[in-house]
Amino acid sequence: MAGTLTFTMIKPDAVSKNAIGAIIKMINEAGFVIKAMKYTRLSESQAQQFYAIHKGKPFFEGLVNFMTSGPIVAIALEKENAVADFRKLIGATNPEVANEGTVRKLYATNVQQNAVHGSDSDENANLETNFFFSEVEKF
Ligand code: IDP
Ligand code: MG
Repeated sequence: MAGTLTFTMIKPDAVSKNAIGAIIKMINEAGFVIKAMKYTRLSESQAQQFYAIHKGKPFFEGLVNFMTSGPIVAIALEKENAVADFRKLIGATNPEVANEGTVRKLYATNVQQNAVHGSDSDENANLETNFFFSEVEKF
């Protein structure tokens, strides 16, 4: 059975566009409940660790530079079928091909500065949530 937890970040581009409120509204209206939330800024080593799976890819260094360029909002979310439903809500990695009405279609700048992160599996949803939040910070 699919899990009920996913993890997202509102990325620096969307924060700098003052889109935090609009994006959280979309997330809530899609039925996700906030379990934990933090406004913070990633250090270089945190960004490298969070995106370690992409190390060696041509976009890795640019991604780390972008993700450390300003504050982010880290959010753990709960809903039935959380991972797949959230990825549907945010749309494709590249906003040029993202469906109309998705978060990335509405708020992303380009394939790198694409407004939000979304976990790709139940396992990574757990790892990513635990990367940012301790047990007592989840409600
Ligand atoms: P996802 O965020 O849709 O899961 P991933 O393939 O996991 O996409 O890539 C992680 C992040 O790396 C993307 O959200 C985006 O910010 C960045 N990225 C992915 N592919 C490219 C690319 O081709 N050029 C620049 N940045 C990219
Ligand atoms: Mg991914």
